[in-house]
Amino acid sequence: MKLKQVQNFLTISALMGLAFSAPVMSASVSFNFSAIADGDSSYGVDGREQGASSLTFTKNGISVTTSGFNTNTPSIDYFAYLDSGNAGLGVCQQLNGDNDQCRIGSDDNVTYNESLKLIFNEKVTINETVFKNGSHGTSFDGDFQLSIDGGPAMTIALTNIFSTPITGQEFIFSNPNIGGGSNVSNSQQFYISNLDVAPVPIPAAVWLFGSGLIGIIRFKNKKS
Ligand SMILES: [Ca+2]
Ligand SMILES: [Ca+2]
Repeated sequence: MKLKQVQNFLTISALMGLAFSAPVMSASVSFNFSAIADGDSSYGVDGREQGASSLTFTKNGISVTTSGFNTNTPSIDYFAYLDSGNAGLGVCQQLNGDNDQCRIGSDDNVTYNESLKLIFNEKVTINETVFKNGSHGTSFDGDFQLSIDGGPAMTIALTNIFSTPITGQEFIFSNPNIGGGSNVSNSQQFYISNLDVAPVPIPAAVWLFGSGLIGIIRFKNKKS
């Protein structure tokens, strides 16, 4: 082979090698908030009932930071809350004082006008979202609202297991069920009990394009 043919052969071989080795997948993760509230400390958060400005859970290289806010007035921050007793992740509005909703032994799900924000450290697909209702049960009425990456809120019927895959990096789950004012029924309130999360692979085409560019740069360097 002539020199140019050798170079082309090497470039094509390198591209094929990269194409077949990509994409690199990290493992899927179940973020089991119910188990964490009940004592599982394997996600980098103390396994217990608690409220905080934000709670960051990490497993297999995937992290999610959770926090809360007032849906109608987003500048008002609330707190993420882990409720024990086979419940999960909710929102509480007050961390101190006589009306402290975040005290141990409290019950603080996502109720009307509360939003729960989840920000992942990378783009993910949530393949399944498991909800528990306000009394830690599985029957629901009403809806939840979901906004992905700052997009408009979609209104979706509340259900125990929501198995429509959703892809993004920031997810906001809100409760729009005004019910009877302050008397929103337990079946119209929710905790997020579990999330099955998979990383979104970088498409092979991006790897090919990137490695192709590297090949062109190398080829030009060799010529000059
Ligand atoms: Ca509780
Ligand atoms: Ca609440």
